[in-house]
Amino acid sequence: MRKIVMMCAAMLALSACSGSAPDGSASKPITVGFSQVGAESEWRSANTASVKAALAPPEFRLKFSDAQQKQENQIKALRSFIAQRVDVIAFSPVVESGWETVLREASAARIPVVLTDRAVKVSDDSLYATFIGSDFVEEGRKAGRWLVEDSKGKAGPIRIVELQGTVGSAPAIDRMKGFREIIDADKRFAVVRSQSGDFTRAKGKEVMEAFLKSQGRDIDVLFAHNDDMAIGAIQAIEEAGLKPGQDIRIVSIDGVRGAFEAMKAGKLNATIECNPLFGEQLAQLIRDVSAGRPVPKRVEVEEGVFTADQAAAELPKRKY
Ligand code: GYE
Repeated sequence: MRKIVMMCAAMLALSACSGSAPDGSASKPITVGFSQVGAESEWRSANTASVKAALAPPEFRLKFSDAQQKQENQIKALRSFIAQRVDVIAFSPVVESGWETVLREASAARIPVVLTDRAVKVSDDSLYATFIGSDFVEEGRKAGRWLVEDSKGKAGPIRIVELQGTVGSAPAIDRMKGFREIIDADKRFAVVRSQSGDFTRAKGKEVMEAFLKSQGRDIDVLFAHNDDMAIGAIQAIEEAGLKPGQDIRIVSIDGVRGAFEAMKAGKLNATIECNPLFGEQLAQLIRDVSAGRPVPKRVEVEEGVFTADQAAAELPKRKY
């Protein structure tokens, strides 16, 4: 009997250390170090707001760090989280490769890592506990399928220019791959120019200006890896005296408010949804991981496709 009482006392002490009391209420906040990519797009701002709202006191203590789209800043932030001995590290890796060393450091310090939004390429998947985010290859396919559907009855060649996301980032690599998988099956389509606009409006505009200079009017379609670059490009197209959405058909990814406004104005043809509002799902994964409960290796966010004719009805319902 005495032994059982002692064991129970030890178990209680253990659960208090891991941050949750036996009745499930938080006894001590879970300290989370979160390294965000930056503030490059509307998508990112919505994602940051969602993460901050979900990882709030009293249950969580959040240490938030903005990497300004630089991997070196993220590595510094992760090292500082390790030095501070946070309970869980969560981060959205700006690019896919180059994480092995710092992830090993986190693992040696026994700090579980949750990847959010973007994936990493590592030789050993046990270096992170779980991933939450979107299927970027499928998003690229959806953009390709929309284009095939919208091009029914149109003669080739259909000349496409592509604004890629950040070089080496999972969404840029995967969206490019998914899109090509679909359009390569139809000989009418040709990607005539493809360059990175780093997921920003300013860069999207600048690169589109260069495309227009080199291609002249020989552009039929723009595929932008995110809405912000498409919105920047729309400005460049208008300044060149062309009609975005008509002279050049445009499809992009994210489904942010700005894209719905552009669709309503007839300047953007379609957007593929990429949902940034996974803060609550992330909070649950962090609770589970910090309590040592098993979690799925990959958690995907559900998303759809929206076209210009749906924009007016959908716009008031958009949450980001
Ligand atoms: O599409 C883009 C952002 O990683 C899914 O990053 C994210 C992408 C998103 O800058 O707008």
